[in-house]
Order: sequence, then structure tokens, then C-alpha cells
Amino acid sequence: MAECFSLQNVLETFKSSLSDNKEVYIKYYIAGWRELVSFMNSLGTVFSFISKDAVNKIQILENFLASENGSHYLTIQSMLKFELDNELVDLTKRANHPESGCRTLLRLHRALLWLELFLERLRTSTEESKTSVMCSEAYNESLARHHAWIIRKATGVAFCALPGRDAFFEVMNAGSHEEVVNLLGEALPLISEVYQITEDLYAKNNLLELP
Ligand code: 1PX
Repeated sequence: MAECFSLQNVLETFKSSLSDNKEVYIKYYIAGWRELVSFMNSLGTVFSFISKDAVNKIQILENFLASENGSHYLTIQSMLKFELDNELVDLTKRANHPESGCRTLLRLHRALLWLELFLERLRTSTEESKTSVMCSEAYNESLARHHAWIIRKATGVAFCALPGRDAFFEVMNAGSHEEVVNLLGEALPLISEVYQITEDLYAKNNLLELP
């Protein structure tokens, strides 16, 4: 794990996650998430229930990658095919395969939409914009509908503890505000492309509501 977060690293890992034929390498996808989690950890302990869950999911995918079936977990595309062909996915309710790669990655995938919406708000924000508002608006448009009431409540509390916009730009470690905004402009289309490829793949296979 990088000892110091930088937005540039996130950009690089998501860039590396796209293969020439537009498959998504799981190794880099989760490396991107590890970077983001290290960023979130630097914001304080109120976020630890979120980062714990994210790390848990990253770890599940890393374990698959390191297992004897690891070669099937090279890309999201190959993982889907492998797990579906071998009936390793609980499709309607959690049963024999409660922690399949497919359902685990789907949770991160949904969070990626939150990230995209949040970063877009951050990119176009003004000095008066509040990070907590941008964060919860992005959350309400994405993850919220997948979360139980108690999680939504806890998440709302955590958002109130977010540092202000200036401090936020600072921790992103990417230079001046203008440079951060430029970098966000570069990162967002990439994140959005990775998101869309995954979304289409899951939709095509009818996997968007995996339990
Ligand atoms: C450059 C700035 C970017 C900021 C980086 C922030 C990284 C955020 C990483 C969030 C990863 C969240 C993964 C959540 C996965 C999830 O939805 N899990 C739930 C469902 O899983 P299950 O196994 O039960 O089906 C689980 O119930 C979740 C529990 C914890 C609460 C998750 C709240 C997610 C809020 C996302 C917003 C993070 C705000 C960070 C502020 C910077």
C-alpha cells in the first residue's frame, strides 16, 4: 500500500486496469481501491467502518487472485465467465457462495459510481461548496438505494465529519487547486469508462442485483 495517497496514483491504476480490448484487470482495479481506502483512512477514524468493509471486499478478490484458480480472475470478464460456468455464484439469495467474486466486485462497482459522481461535483465545485453536501448527494444518487437504513444513517454521520473543500484538495496531494481540477478532468473519463464497461457486462449477464 502506498504510504502517501496521491490522486495521480489512482489515475494511473485505473488507467492500467483497462486492457487493449477493453477488459478490466482485477489486479489494478483493486489497487485503485486500495489507494482510495488509504486516502479515506487519512481523513479520520469515523470512516473506519467504511474502509473496513472496502478492505474486506478487496481482500476477498485478492484471495481469489492468489488461489489456484487465480488465472480465471485476471479480468472481470474472465471472472464472470468462470464463476457462472462453474455455478459459483448465488444468483437469487445468499447460500453456498455468499462471497463470490461476482457479488463482491459488484459492491465495489456500485461504490465506483458514487466516486464518479462525487469527484465530478468536486471538480466543478466552487469555494462555497460543501464536501459533506457533495458527498451525500452523490451517495443518494448511487449507493444509498442498495443500503439498509442503519448503514445510510451511519454514513450520513460520517459525511458530516468530512474536512472542508480546501483541506480535501490538500490531502489529494496533487498540487494547486487548478492542478487538482485538471487531474480530476483527466481521471473522470477513465473511471467512467471502467464503470460503464463493468455495468454493461453485469447488465448483459443479468447480475446487477446479485444478493
Ligand atoms: C479522491 C477522493 C476520493 C475519496 C475516496 C473515498 C474512498 C471510498 C471507498 C468507499 C468504498 C465503499 C465500499 C462499500 C461497499 C458496500 O456498499 N458495502 C455494503 C454492502 O455490502 P454487503 O456485503 O453487506 O452486501 C456494506 O453493507 C457497507 C458497509 C459500510 C458502509 C459503506 C458506505 C459507503 C459510503 C461511500 C462513501 C465514502 C465516503 C468517503 C469520504 C471520502
